[in-house]
Amino acid sequence: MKNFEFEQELDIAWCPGCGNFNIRTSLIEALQELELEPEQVVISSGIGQAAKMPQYIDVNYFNGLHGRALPVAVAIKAANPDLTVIAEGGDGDMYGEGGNHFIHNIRRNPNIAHLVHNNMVYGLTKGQASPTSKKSMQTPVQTSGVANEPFNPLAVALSLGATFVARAFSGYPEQTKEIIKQAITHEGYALVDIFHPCVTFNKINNFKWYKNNCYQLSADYNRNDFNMAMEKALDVEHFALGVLYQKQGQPTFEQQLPVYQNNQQPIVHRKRDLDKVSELLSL
Ligand SMILES: Cc1ncc(C[n+]2csc(CCOP(=O)(O)OP(=O)(O)O)c2C)c(N)n1
Ligand code: SF4
Repeated sequence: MKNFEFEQELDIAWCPGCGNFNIRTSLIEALQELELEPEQVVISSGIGQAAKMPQYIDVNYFNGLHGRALPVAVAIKAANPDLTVIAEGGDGDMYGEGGNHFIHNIRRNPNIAHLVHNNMVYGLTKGQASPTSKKSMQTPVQTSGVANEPFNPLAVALSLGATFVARAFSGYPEQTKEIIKQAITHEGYALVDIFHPCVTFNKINNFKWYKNNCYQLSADYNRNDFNMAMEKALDVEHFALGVLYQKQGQPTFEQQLPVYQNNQQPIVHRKRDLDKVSELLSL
């Protein structure tokens, strides 16, 4: 089994106690338990503390512009559906700068896992409010307190037809690992919003706060019930942990591409006629 760790010691730029460490462990263990090879896995990320994740795991990765992880992930999956593709980043990166991609790529149902480290703040740029920051939270920029109601990623994802919607908490790494495994193996778009403390810039939503404000979905919870999932997602007084919703058997973005209708071979492996490409580009 591959361990997804680099041979040389890593200089990880996260603060001691940051929730990103546990998410890294959960992701590595999920990849191991799914018996994936590092060559089979690609992580696409943008900018931020969370978005540094692929630099600390021995897989293929693309680290691009702030908020642009999703379109890259979708394109990679379309070019080579054999790969396991994960888009990963923070709440600011994915719901703020990348908000437009968050909305429109859900509608495509690409077969990717979308892991969002939600610390309810912009960590890398020192604590400004993010879309998920609580109303009235004071920050170095929002000195009188955040004026807006927080963005609700789970309700938005459900309303746009996401086929897998889950919430995890980095303080429960074993459960986070299990949810990540399910997201990776789900056929279609899978959102995992992962609460985690930013111990340096968010003194409100700390480890204790998450523990006190989250609860586990019951063992008999029916994840196929859309209305119940929406009800859970809209409850912003108490935060449900687990898989809120899953719909199986929906066609994925890649499966519907005309290029795969009569030929399953990944387009990345097909012969290209460079003269035709050059002709097309010169039009
Ligand atoms: C287009 C653009 N706008 C702003 C920035 C500055 N910037 C870099 S990281 C970041 C916030 C990252 O916050 P989040 O995605 O929540 O991740 P965290 O660092 O908390 O993990 C911002 C605003 C940028 N790099 N590019
Ligand atoms: S600033 Fe916050 S999110 Fe960034 S590494 Fe430190 S604790 Fe983690």
